[in-house]
Amino acid sequence: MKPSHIEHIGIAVKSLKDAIPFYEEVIGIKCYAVEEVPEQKVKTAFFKVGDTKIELLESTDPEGPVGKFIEKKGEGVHHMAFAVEGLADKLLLAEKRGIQLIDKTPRKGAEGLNIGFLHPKSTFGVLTELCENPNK
Ligand code: CMX
Repeated sequence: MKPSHIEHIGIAVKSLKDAIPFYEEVIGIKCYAVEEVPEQKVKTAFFKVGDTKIELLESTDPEGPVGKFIEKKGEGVHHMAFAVEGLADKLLLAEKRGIQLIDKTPRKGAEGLNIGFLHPKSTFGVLTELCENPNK
């Protein structure tokens, strides 16, 4: 895969409004964007730490992926995303290695990135996302 860096860490929270002050006031990083991603049934808040972002995820639908996650496991780390180049090929490569893909081809995610998810059952329990910046 040769990722260049960890693009972001996704953290499921019940409420962005309640969670944002922890990151701003205690950790000391500024929320620079809040974006709703209707296809993923989430509202997101972004912070930067070096090249890596923290993505807080609040569910907009109890049946969405984050709504179901919080119901089952509670708040906490939801996924880890790697920045890669040539996303479509990287997904094919993972599938050839026997990894179960959630997305067989890239789709649009937050911040205009192309994304693809690998199933946590074949990635040692961590929902894994691959991201490609189409403007690079
Ligand atoms: N991390 C680790 N395990 C997870 C998980 C996660 N984030 N989400 C679900 N699971 C586990 C569940 O605990 C469950 O395990 P058991 O069978 O051992 O109980 C299993 O996966 C199935 O869980 P489920 O609640 O029945 O959920 P689904 O199978 O319907 O969906 C998944 C699971 C991963 C396929 C789905 O959440 C998905 O497609 N995720 C990718 C999209 C996404 O998460 N979008 C939100 C973020 C968007 C963004 O970053 O912008």
